[in-house]
Amino acid sequence: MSFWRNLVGKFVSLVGPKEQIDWEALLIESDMGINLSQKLYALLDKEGLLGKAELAERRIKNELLHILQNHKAPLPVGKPGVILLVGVNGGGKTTTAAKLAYRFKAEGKKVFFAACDTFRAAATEQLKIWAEKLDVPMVSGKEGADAASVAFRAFVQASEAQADYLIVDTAGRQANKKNLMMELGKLKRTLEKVSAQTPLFILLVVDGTSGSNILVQAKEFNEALGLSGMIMTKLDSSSKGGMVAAVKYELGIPTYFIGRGENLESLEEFNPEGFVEEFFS
Ligand SMILES: Nc1nc2c(ncn2[C@@H]2O[C@H](COP(=O)(O)OP(=O)(O)OP(=O)(O)O)[C@@H](O)[C@H]2O)c(=O)[nH]1
Ligand SMILES: [Mg+2]
Repeated sequence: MSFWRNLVGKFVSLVGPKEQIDWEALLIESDMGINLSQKLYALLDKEGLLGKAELAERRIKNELLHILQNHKAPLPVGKPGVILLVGVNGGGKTTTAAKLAYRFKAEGKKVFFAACDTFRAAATEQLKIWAEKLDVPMVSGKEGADAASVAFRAFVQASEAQADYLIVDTAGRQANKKNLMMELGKLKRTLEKVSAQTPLFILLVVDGTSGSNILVQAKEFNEALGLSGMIMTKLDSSSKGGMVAAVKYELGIPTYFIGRGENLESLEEFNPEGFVEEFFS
């Protein structure tokens, strides 16, 4: 059974001859976060839709579309446009770096990688395999090297080669680790300095199966770095990515792409209509 129908089934009960849905409980279960759930519930209540399942569902869809559809800055391109991928361990940064490169190359763009996860040699090795497969030049450093200096060298080389995009892969980290966040801050400042005329894009990569913790990650990384947007991976799982709406509603952070698998083709541009339809299907 589909995600939404399954949820509805859990929270529907027979009150006399009529079916009643416990919208409050249903919305909270739906992975859209407490605040957005409460807002949607209040809306249904105010408009007298709580007892009208079909109208209520349509109202929620419209409100979600409204939340998801606000203006989104385009990805920076040329000189090169720098995309810095950040997030907690295992969210999918390195894989997403490869998927983005694949996508940009298919658009005829020239791409460079900066392998700024210098904590583990294996991390650089992982990106290198993708770089070779995709024929994307990659700048890296030794294990333990200063990530900001790797990023700087990568920017200079990408710029000389007149690349369109520089994709910067970073080490996974929890946002409460101060020293690790300071390292990202330095990386950001270095890239901001060199990429002066083009905006630096900082995208948080999150594992779509992490539930409400995604909101916590987005809050913390946003406070530390100022996020341009989010990429949600692993939506080929049972997760329907309700947190995309919560993060947009609570923090104003838009989602740019979603990942639906481990292969290069499985990165889709985030589309609000498609998302809402799929959520309720
Ligand atoms: N099913 C599925 N798996 C994914 C997706 N994106 C990434 N993965 C897998 O998730 C695992 C972690 O991905 P990585 O790209 O290494 O994650 P990372 O954020 O770079 O991890 P660290 O560098 O350790 O912080 C790998 O096994 C990927 O193949 C996705 O959209 N769907
Ligand atoms: Mg990685």
